[in-house]
Amino acid sequence: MQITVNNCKLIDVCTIDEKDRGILSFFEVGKHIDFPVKRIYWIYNVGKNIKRGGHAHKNTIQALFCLQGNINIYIDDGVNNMNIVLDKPSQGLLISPMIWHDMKGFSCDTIILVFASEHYDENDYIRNYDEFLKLAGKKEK
Ligand code: T46
Repeated sequence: MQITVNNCKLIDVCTIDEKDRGILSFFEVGKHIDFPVKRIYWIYNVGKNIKRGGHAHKNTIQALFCLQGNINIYIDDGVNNMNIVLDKPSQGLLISPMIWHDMKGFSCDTIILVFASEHYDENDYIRNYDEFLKLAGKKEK
C-alpha cells in the first residue's frame, strides 16, 4: 500500500471530564489504536526555536500526544505535505512509517508523549531527505 500523509490521522481519545475532579483521557490498544505499543517515550524542556525530528521511520508507527503546551508537526510523504498543530492532551497524531516528520514551535512547557510500535533501532531511521525520497519511490535511484 502506498503511504501518504492522508494515512496520518488525528485521533480523539476517550475523555471523561468530571469538572472540578479534572479530566481523564485514555486509549486502549486494540480498540482505539491498532498497533502493539512496544515503546513509550516523552520529550520536554525543549528550548526556543528548536526543531526536532527531521527523519522518517522505515517500519515504526507512532501515536504522538502533546500533553502540555503546543507543537507544530510537519508531515511529508515525498509528494504532499501538511502542518498539524497539537495543542490539547485529548488529541493525538498517528504517524505512519515512511512519513518524513519535523517538530517545531515548542512552547517552553511542551511535553510530548509518544507511543511507538517498535523498540528503538537506529536502523529504522531515515535521516537524509534524499535517501527518504529514493526509498519512498519518489525519486529515481
Ligand atoms: C520521532 C520523534 C517524534 C533512544 O535511545 N531511544 C528512544 O526511544 C528514542 C526515541 C531516542 N533515543 C535516542 C536517540 C538519540 O540519541 O535519543 C536521542 C534523541 O533522539 P532523536 O534525535 O531521534 O529525537 P527526535 O526528537 O528528533 O525524534 C524523536 C524520536 O527519536 C523519533 O522516533 O519520531 O521524536
